[in-house]
Amino acid sequence: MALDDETFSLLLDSVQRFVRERLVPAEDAVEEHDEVPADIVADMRELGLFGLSIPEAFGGIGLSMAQECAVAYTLGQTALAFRSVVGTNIGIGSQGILMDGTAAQQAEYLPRIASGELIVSFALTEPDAGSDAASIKTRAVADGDDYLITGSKRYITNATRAGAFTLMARTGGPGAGGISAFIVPAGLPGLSLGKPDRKMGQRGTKTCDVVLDQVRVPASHIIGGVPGRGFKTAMKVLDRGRLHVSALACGMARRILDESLAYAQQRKQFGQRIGDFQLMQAMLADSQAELLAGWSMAQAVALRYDAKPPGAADAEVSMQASCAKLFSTEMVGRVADRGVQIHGGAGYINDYKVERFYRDVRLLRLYEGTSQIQQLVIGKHLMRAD
Ligand code: COS
Repeated sequence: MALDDETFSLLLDSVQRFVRERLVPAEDAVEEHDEVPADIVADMRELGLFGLSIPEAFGGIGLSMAQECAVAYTLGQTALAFRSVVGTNIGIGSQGILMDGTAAQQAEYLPRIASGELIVSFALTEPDAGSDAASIKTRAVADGDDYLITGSKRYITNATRAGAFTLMARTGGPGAGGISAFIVPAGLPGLSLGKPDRKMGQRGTKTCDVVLDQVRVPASHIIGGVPGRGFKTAMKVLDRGRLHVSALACGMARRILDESLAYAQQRKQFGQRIGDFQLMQAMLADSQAELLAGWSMAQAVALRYDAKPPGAADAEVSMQASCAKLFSTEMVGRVADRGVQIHGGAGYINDYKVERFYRDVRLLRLYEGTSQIQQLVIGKHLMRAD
């Protein structure tokens, strides 16, 4: 699956223009009001951003992973709250249905996810199950042709906007094999949302708990129709998500470097531009080199991702997606730190973009698997190899 080069290049141009002309000027308002304005969300629908990764047969744009990463890199060059609005529809919310869903599930949900009419969230994490995803406690108990789901999910991105959740619950015994992935429509009796999380950064993104008390869901809502496969679905979804996040992190690094460079070119001390000092140039150079390394890795891994059969698990590609996420999200942390340093005292003041981006990028090292989880995936893979 991929869009032809010419059409893709037109799409990328429009997204770049949208970021420059619509999103960057709205960054201050998002920071101030902790909300992405509705007219911008409407424009995102119009541009097709919700359906980037959904095949054309379901009304989406049908980008390859390499193309999706190029768009993520572009969307990463503005406040991360904008990408978050479309992020779950492009990635972790929709991909389980796309990879492992039945034909009926795909036909019912994917067109509305692609158009942005339906926002879909991914509900895996729980109060007592974060990195140890196989230990989730949310239970789905069979009751005739239905399941009754009870438990709580934590830090669920876009839960307040969601019309449905891809939700992992335990239908069987302990461990990964006892987990099933369900499509749970929002608004069912027994499903409620916690209060909004007050986060360190990424203002405008929406996360909260999702609490389920005997929520009745038909058995036909198990993704793929077969219980016990949910953990593998979740892991495959996360492999892909990690690659997307690595491209996003590189986009943010590009923006922070641009902000830092602009500041270094205009700020004068000791009678000259601070960027003319070699100690400043050293910081700029390190950021540029690391950004190039991260972005080159994300692109290379995305091409390998595209070369495997769609939806199939591939341990080598999973390991490489973890490498890309580990490197790029740590890299953008260093770039943001240097960005603040280059700005001096101004970098600690909220009027300057680097102050916000410094806080915003901290999350990239945590969600869709912490850096330590990426190291674990890579390390385990290396130790398994002959
Ligand atoms: N693709 C397909 N299948 C996978 C897979 C992948 N990427 N990773 C693991 N699996 C399979 C394994 O092959 C294994 O299957 P079998 O039982 O048939 O052999 C099963 O899933 C269990 O795998 P494993 O034993 O490796 O599971 P662990 O409990 O050790 O957990 C980690 C593995 C730690 C990698 C996993 O729990 C994880 O990614 N945690 C982080 C969760 C996360 O990213 N949360 C973010 C929240 S969403 S924003």
